[in-house]
Amino acid sequence: MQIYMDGEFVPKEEAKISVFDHGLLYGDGVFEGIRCYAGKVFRLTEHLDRLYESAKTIMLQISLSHQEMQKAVLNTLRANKLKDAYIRLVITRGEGDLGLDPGKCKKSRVIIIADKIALYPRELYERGLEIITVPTRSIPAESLNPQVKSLNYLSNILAKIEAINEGAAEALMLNTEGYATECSGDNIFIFKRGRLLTPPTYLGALEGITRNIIMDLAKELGLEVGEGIFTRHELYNAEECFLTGTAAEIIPVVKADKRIIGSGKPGEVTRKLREAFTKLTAREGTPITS
Ligand code: PXG
Repeated sequence: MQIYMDGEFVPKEEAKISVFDHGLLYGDGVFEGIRCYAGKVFRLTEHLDRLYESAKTIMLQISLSHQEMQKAVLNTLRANKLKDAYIRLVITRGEGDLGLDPGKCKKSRVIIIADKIALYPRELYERGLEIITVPTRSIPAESLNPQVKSLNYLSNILAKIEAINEGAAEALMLNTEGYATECSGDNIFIFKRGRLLTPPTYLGALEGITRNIIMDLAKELGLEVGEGIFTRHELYNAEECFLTGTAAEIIPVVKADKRIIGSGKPGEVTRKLREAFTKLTAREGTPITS
């Protein structure tokens, strides 16, 4: 495996960074997760836009232009001879010293990893997933805006630990008022009486690229879809529920806090949306060869 590190390809075993990198010392940096399907990178521009927006907010200067970054992503896929892959871009603040001041870090680092990812076992896509709500709440937007995909994922990791400790595969986080926000690495949707809902991002959720695609696909399928605030009660009494994310894609949820959702089997709307999403990923994308 060849890792892209600041313009060079380095074998995985040699891809190392300084212990003084603020990405390691403070989680100071940003990242993106992108998928490549059959030689075409899905929604590359949207992912790169989000990466540069995250960097701008935390005042991190990325050494590559948007176009250079796009080339670097495609080159990384080529260097690893991957056609179906998960691409992880990591931008760290770079090497500094002990102490928070990012001004001490002279140059940010660009790391691109292209690999495979399986967030959940295959059979869960057929059977459906069990989720639980966890004690760890989403970070309020006024503390750290959820649109910043920062290297600091500790609250999401705590949420994941809490779910796994209870035997559930995924954690649903609530905001401090008790409204559903998102899962540890995916957005959530519920469906009831012809309406598809996902929490508004201002409650404390990432504006997922898959989330937005699903909203568009739902409209194309003639469904009523929108952002909406909901509590655990609406989740328990939904007809269908599913999660979305680049890594997770679309995965049905059949149980939440031990309450069976709908029929207890993945629903028809979820199935249709998964199908439409798969077709879209086969149709669209930036070719590796471009
Ligand atoms: N919420 C959070 C907190 C995320 O991190 C999503 C939702 C889904 O967004 P997209 O744009 O992918 O539809 C994410 C996505 C990883 C990894 O290890 C990355 C994410 C989730 C899980 C794992 O690269 N990010």
